[in-house]
Amino acid sequence: MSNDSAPSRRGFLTGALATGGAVAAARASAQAPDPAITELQPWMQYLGDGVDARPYGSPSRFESHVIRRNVEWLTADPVSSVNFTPLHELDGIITPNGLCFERHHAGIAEVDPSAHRLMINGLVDKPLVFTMQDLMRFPRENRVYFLECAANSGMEWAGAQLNGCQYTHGMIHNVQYTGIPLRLLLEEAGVKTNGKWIMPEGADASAMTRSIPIEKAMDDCLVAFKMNGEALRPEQGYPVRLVVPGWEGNMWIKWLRRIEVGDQPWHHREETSKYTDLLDNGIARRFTWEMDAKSVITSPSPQAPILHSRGPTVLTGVAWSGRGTIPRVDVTLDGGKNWHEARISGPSFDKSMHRFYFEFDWDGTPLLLQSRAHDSTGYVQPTKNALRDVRGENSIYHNNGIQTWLVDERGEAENVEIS
Ligand SMILES: Nc1nc2c(c(=O)[nH]1)N[C@H]1C(S)=C(S)[C@@H](COP(=O)(O)O)O[C@H]1N2
Ligand SMILES: [Mo]
Repeated sequence: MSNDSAPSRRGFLTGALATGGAVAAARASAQAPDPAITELQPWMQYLGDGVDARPYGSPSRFESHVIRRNVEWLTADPVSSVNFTPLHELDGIITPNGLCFERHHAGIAEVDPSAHRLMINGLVDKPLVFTMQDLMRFPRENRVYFLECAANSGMEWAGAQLNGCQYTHGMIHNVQYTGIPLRLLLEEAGVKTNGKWIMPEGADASAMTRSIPIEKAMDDCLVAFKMNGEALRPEQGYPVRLVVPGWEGNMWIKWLRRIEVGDQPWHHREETSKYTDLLDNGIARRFTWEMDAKSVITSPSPQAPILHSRGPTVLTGVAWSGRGTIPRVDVTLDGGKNWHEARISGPSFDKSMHRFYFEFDWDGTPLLLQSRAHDSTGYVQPTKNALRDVRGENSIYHNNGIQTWLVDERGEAENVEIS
């Protein structure tokens, strides 16, 4: 079935173009009869499944290639590893729950919500323990945020390496969370005047912890239990995770079991040996929490080549900033000689992914595609060389440099670097 469907879909598209008046396409469709039109397809000859055949729906079997994927040589073991969101297959701004990339340090904790507790302790007037039922009695909010691992694009510091935006940029997802403002829970416990930091802790076997300043905790953090309307997936921290808008993914503690309030940061593993950026002079940047503005063209890209020949072509991609919205994205087809303003379509939320498009007439010659995000603070996404000038070559984290795809005459794309 899937073998037949590729050529016949192409046939259908040529047919559609013919009505639009494309001369070459019209000639093609006049030649051979198209079986997608002349043959009765099996799905028209038999009744389909009834309701309830699929009580929890999943995508069409023709979409089975749209999955998270990992890079096996990156990590020694899948329980402490990462896989990547298939950005090249998605559109709009929301990442479907089953495709959100996963980053676990000790595998997926399968938490029974009835046996799960959230404790607030440390420098508070009254230490508290909440059941999931208790949490449901606090006012909730719905907000859309991206989560990007600080190591996203980390493999690309020294030069172009991985062939596809799924691998170069796929440690990101963008989800509508339903959650309780963390401020409300902290106020319930009563933070003492010397309480300046919080340390959220996960209930997985890694018991992941990070230090977060109290100002951020009181500002826009959420204790979230729903993603895109349904319960968090186990991979994403079911039954409850911390949402730390705009800040590096590592701080978004999953399977959240405890929040300690203290008067100084804890200097744990994830903020010393990891998630710090070693500069050329041997000094490391620390507490680099905010994710800088970034963008990537998702199609055309190495996993999403141009399948048609010259003519009308849709370029699309995503852009985001940990400091606000994205009012503007520029794209270039010729490696930066000429820049064009892309069209942003879809909601523009604070600290959320934005979707951009640029429609152009491809003349069939090679392209050097790049996108450049501007955020609402006026910051402009830098070139990779500009980043390396200030951060050196030791870094892994916070690579928000401009990505380049080289598209050849056949429409195939590859990861290259020109600046
Ligand atoms: N408890 C716990 N929380 C965690 C992690 C973890 O391993 N355990 N990984 C962190 C890292 S490094 C990232 S990038 C994000 C990934 O979130 P995701 O799996 O929803 O993509 O979760 C963070 N929270
Ligand atoms: Mo991460």
